[in-house]
Amino acid sequence: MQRLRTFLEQHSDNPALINVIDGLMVACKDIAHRIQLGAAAGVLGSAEQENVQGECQKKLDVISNDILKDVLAAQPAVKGMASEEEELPVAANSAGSLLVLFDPLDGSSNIDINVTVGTIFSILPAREGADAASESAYLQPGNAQLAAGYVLYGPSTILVLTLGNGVYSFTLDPRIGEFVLQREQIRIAADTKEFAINMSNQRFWLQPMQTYVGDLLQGEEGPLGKRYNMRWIASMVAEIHRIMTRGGIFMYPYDNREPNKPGKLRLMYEGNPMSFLVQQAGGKASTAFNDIMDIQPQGIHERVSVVMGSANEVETVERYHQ
Ligand code: P6P
Repeated sequence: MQRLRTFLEQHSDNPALINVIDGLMVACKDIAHRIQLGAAAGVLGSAEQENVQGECQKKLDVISNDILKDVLAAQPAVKGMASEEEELPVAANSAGSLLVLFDPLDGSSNIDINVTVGTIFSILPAREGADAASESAYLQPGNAQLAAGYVLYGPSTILVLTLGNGVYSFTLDPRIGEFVLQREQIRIAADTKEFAINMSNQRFWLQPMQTYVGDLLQGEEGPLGKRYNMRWIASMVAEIHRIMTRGGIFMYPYDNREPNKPGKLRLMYEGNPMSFLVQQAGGKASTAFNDIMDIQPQGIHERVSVVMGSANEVETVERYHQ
């Protein structure tokens, strides 16, 4: 039973990175505890305010964001941070070498119905002399990430992490209050029969995506020649964890409801960290046209079209878009 700290010390020679990930888990353990308490702690329901995305914030969105900001600000290695819930980046320690980007509580619309949510994080190097209060310091492509992960708050609390050399999962053991190693070198099967997409948006998609999904739905008699199953949890962390566990493809593609936005999901703290994890596990992460982690970001809250999971299925989607 290997504890997370022991694993980090054996798999990284970067003390700053080890300490920041350790610190992130302190915050996530606190968040997990509050989610477990739920209504008993009065943390459910709306915070009666909107975030920078114009989305109605849940109380736990605000609480989780504050917990993460406080813990990270106390980490000497953290030069600054960017959060889905903060319009601007937050500078922390001028001598720090790392930038942390996070979605504090992804899928939070599920909180009030007691369905799985999660924290997503991405760790970038802070370039020499970078101003951590300025967006420009964070606008690095996904390929620059040093580490990425998510903590899934479900029946178990599970950390899935990559340091750039494979994907590992850890389960929070409440008996000792520690994340312990569960799975090593997780691999995503190249083929799948399970897809995840919000079908109610079908009429808004590009024609190639409508054609691909239409072919999926024809099953064995259709051009793809196999019967597919569908899942949609409306919590990206849960969808990606399912794919890490049994393969699959997750899609939140471009739709024409907001033509100037390439998609709903955010590149810096949803698309990039999940792409890093998926690609490190042998899967593929694409916009349907190119690799997500190749994108040169223009803003910390910019959005991205997402097609990720089993490599052969993602390549099929890309062929429909050629
Ligand atoms: P919809 C949650 O709000 C989220 O950002 C992702 O976690 C999830 O996959 C998606 O949006 C769900 O979107 O439009 O189905 O509610």
